[in-house]
Amino acid sequence: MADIQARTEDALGQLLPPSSTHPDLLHEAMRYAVLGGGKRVRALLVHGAGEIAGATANELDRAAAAVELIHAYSLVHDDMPCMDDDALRRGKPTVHVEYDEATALLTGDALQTMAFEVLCGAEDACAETLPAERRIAMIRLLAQASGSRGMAGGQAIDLASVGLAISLEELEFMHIRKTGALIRASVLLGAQCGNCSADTLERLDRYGKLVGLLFQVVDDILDANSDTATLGKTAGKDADNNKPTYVSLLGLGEARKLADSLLDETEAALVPLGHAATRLRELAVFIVHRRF
Ligand code: GRG
Repeated sequence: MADIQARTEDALGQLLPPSSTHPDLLHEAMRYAVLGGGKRVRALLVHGAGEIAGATANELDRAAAAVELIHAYSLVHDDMPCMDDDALRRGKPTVHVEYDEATALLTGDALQTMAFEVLCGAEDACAETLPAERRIAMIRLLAQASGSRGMAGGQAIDLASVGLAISLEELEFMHIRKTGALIRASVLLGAQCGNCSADTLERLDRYGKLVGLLFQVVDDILDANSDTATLGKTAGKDADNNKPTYVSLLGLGEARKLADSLLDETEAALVPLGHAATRLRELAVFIVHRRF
């Protein structure tokens, strides 16, 4: 995992424009938002699925960088005063606090578009290994996961549900989009970097959906526990905001049971893939046992 996290950091560092290039402030803020923090869970999922599909590490680096760029953009915008209004992210001041709101808005915009540029492949065509049709499929996948039927739509539903009594089904509908769609897309993008049978793809898709939901249930449990306060999140903030969570709807004990049963389901989805899926199995366990 440490090796892939380091590869991802390296790839992102090389792909992001240098802070010394014009417009310096925007480029500096983009690097500030993306580099030197984050667990790189989505990048790890890209590589985990990509290994099963026999993809090359170089292709996986680009796909992993693309999802991490979308993820970083979503965090920058989510932290802004018009959304969650957070002052800390990954243990340091959020982008609008460190710079200003206009810079944070543009940073998110630029990171989002850069993700799709990265998926188009290197400008030096000799370095390409994936055919153009495959790249288009990957761009479509990431766009759908990020857009109004994916992450942005989930965020809209989340904002609209503040203070409302929503059902467990409605909460799940929202999280499948807000957090789950990009996590699922990470798994599918990894698979698209190589080749796998329709059956394997179906297994990976099921795993991706389950692990996306699992990630959010665990996030709600972590938010409910005050030990996240020192790590860049404000403990209990969602409760203060009166936002529905798995913990507020189910209670802590039942939310933990739900996480356990989702973990079992991810393992069941991977059984037919045998030893090749070891990394994905370990990642699901990592997601459950993470501390922030
Ligand atoms: C602004 C379009 C738009 C969307 C925002 C995903 C999202 C939607 C907002 C993030 C808010 C949030 C804290 C959601 C909970 C789940 C989540 C995405 C946590 C942060 O992801 P990690 O733990 O972060 O993978 P690191 O820092 O490790 O990359």
